[in-house]
Amino acid sequence: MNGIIDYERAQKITVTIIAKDSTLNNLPKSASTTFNIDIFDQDDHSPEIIFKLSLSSQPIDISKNSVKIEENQTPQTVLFLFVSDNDLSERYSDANCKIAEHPESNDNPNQLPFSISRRNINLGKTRIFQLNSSRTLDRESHSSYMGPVICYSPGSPSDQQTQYKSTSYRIRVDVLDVNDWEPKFEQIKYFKEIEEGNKEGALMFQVKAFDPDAGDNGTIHYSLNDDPVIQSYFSIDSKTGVISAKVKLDRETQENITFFAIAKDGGNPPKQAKANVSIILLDINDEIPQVLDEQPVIFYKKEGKYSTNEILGTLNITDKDKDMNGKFECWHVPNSDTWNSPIDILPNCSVILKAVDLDNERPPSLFSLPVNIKDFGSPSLQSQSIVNLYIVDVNDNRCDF
Ligand SMILES: [Ca+2]
Ligand SMILES: [Ca+2]
Ligand SMILES: [Ca+2]
Ligand SMILES: [Ca+2]
Repeated sequence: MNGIIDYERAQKITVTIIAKDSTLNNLPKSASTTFNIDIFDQDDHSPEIIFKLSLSSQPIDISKNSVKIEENQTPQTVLFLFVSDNDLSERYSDANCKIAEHPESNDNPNQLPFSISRRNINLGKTRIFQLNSSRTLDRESHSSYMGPVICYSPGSPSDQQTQYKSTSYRIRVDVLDVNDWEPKFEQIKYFKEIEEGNKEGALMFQVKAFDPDAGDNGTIHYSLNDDPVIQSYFSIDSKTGVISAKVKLDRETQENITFFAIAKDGGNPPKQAKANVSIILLDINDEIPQVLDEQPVIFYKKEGKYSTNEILGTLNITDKDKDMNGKFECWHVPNSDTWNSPIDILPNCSVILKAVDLDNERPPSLFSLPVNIKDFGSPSLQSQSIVNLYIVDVNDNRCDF
């Protein structure tokens, strides 16, 4: 035999054998006979696969392109395989395709959410298969699959145990994101205690939300509820969620402040979530004790004799701070005048008579007592005031003529 016998080129070979004698003097005599050799087909061609996204679209290079399917969709066809085999006989060209193990893939083919089915239409010798998703896909749990696909011939089940020609591809299926998650704050409620008297623009704290979607669908923009008072107090960094105080916060104006932080994703339409933020301002000693009485403070007493320590009255003083920062005491400023003064002031800011004998005829008839008022904050704040006693004249001297 000389050369290669190929069933695809000739299925039958006709051979003619000629027998010739070899006499030297006479013309040779010859005889011939002809017989046919039938060629049997062998499985010597692998299936060839053309991939298309739809039956009528252009072929795609599956080694460079992934197949894309949106999450949350009902099972559907994601890819068409046009499979042909150059073996001439039906036996060796009737290809079949399946999802198979692939040495570079960690996915168990039995767990891949894909199946391959054969359509009941043939284009000549070309078989058409389709790759289908077998369930609804969730990008947030699995964003990409490697589906190793193998097409082999012969495709009849009885031949699968024997050696066959095959062609395989790794098909990458990317699951496209849908904005199906709303942002979620790591805390439903934020409770913060913050010292009043901050600097303007001071960073307060950070709220944080998560969104498992991809791209814009998972990109969060933070904002605050559009209450003008809240907007005047605070600002929030739209990217980081860091909340800053726009003004110096004052506990004495508003001790409890509540508002919403909002996290909105960039999806179309967007999804959003709210978190309740509750701020309690902690007190600092920033209020000075103040005398509320009308100034100047004057107590009037008729001249005469009195018992010591009689209370003339109590100063009306306020300190808007809290607890010890808002408690205070009074005492007189020690100097030579105050020692001789007929009045004194107690720590509880009550003004008392020190002298027992008041006489308008012995000047001065108006006595002044400088007092300090000091709170118990640390450091403490203090103010000064003056308490006066006016001795009212009584007609106690007879007229002399
Ligand atoms: Ca989202
Ligand atoms: Ca999603
Ligand atoms: Ca105070
Ligand atoms: Ca305060």
